[in-house]
Amino acid sequence: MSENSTPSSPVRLDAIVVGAGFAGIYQLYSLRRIGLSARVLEAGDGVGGTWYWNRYPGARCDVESLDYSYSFSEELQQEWDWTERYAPQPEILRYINHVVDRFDLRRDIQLNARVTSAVYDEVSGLWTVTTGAGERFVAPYCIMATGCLSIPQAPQFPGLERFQGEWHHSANWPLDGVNFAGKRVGLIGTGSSGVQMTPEIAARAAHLTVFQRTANYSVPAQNEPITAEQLKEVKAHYGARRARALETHTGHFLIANDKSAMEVNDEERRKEFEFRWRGAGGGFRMLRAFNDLMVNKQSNEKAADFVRGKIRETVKDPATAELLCPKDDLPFGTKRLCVDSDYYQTFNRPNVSLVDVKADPLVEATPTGLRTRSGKDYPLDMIVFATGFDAMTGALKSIDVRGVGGVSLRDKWEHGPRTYLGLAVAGFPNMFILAGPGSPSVLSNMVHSIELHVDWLTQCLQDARTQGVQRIEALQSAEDEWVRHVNEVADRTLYPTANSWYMGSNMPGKPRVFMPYVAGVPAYRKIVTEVAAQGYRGFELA
Ligand code: NA7
Repeated sequence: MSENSTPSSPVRLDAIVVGAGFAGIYQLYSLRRIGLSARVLEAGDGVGGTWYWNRYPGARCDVESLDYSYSFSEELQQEWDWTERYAPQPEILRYINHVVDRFDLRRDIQLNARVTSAVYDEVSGLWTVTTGAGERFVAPYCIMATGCLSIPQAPQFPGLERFQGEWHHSANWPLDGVNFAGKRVGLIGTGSSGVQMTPEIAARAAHLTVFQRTANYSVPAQNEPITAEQLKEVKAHYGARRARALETHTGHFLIANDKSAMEVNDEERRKEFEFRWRGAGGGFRMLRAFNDLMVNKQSNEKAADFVRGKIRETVKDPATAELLCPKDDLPFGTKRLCVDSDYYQTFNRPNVSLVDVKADPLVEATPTGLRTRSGKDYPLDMIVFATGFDAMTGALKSIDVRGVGGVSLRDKWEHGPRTYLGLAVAGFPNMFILAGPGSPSVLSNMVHSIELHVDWLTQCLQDARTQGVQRIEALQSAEDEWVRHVNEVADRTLYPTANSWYMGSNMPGKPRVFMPYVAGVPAYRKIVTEVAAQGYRGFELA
């Protein structure tokens, strides 16, 4: 790294990028390509963002690696060999590090630099970004690549400081791992993290108690090694695979059925669901079994019933099976679908038990374990929290971001996030968010959506330079219209009917607002492409 900040002289750059995950890394590469100087500030001790922190046993991506990877470099996609259909976390982290080294990006990434504030100065038109260590960086552009799932929801049980065993959060996992051998482990949370960890902990611990508040739907990943022949075949036509992905709702190709679940008979419906449960790839393919699962309650119930049937077939103890069955108030897929390897089967092991903490909530930790409201004690040697994140807005709100007139982003987003295209915020000129709320983000192949945003923004900054534009700001009217549109589209689906982190309802006190843009990747790309073609419609360029 060439230059350090001193109290009297902050580092001066063309752009500051916050976060060295998939988004920040590609943004740095792209800024260099157009000749802008940049530094990436990263809180962690390594690059990778989500994939740096979430190193719990069983952590895997729920999108296939051949799609959940950069497409910007043909050489890169030809030289990297994914080993499994759904890559495990260590492999994704190795890939990210490979990219950083291959493109010589490390020299502009500063680790252990947690950004605490970002303040815009109207007179100079510059952003000043400050880290926890007091270092300051100044640049016309501030790009937030802070991720959607980067602030873990802290365990809120009183008495945890008195617990004599160890405890860990899935998203803050010790670098040197955790030894479960001989231990009685309590796992709180049955979202994707808890579901992925359950079989792994059960195989190693003396006993695993899973504390479940809400049963969610999980579909087998059908994970398997990628053979040399498969890799060769994909690489021979990688461009075509990427192009096909661009035209699909989520930015990765999953065979989609264009029939309604209600226009076919029971037998055809069952056959289709079976194909997606067992067939090559499992997981999110289930969401595409019929074209109306996420918009038609009746169709959705058919999918929900199918999964419940599978749970009852798999789990031998009928009471445990019933408890694992999601209830009617949670439509299938409205809380992120879990994609598992042997999750339901794990409950047939003699060393695994399931506890319903909806009926009798956990209220405190004791020196020897966890206690529920009714006073029942669960003796434990270790507690694992898989309790999720302050999703989509947490990372940005953890930074004191101040725009025009000193207005705080935290105040502006008090009742939920407000963006134009998920990319920009009125009153915060020259600040951009990558894969922010109001864009497809978490409802799409994140790497694809990141590449779309980075490419769009890089072109925008290049156009600004060519045209002598120094200030790019979303218009309030454009932002208002976009927020209205995001909600209108969401309200046509079943998503807002459920409590999920998409809605902010996993966190006490968080506004209940649907945060991602659900119209799909092709529709979204068309809009942002038109916005740019029309001279950045909805932005004020000065
Ligand atoms: P999620 O999906 O938000 O899951 C968190 C889980 O923790 C969920 O089952 C919660 O139950 C449960 N939880 C949270 N607080 C409590 C308390 N106090 N008591 C009992 N249970 C609790 O987070 P993940 O890390 O699993 O996954 C996040 C995303 O990462 C995932 O969707 C993928 O995109 C990757 P609840 O459902 O709120 O009743």
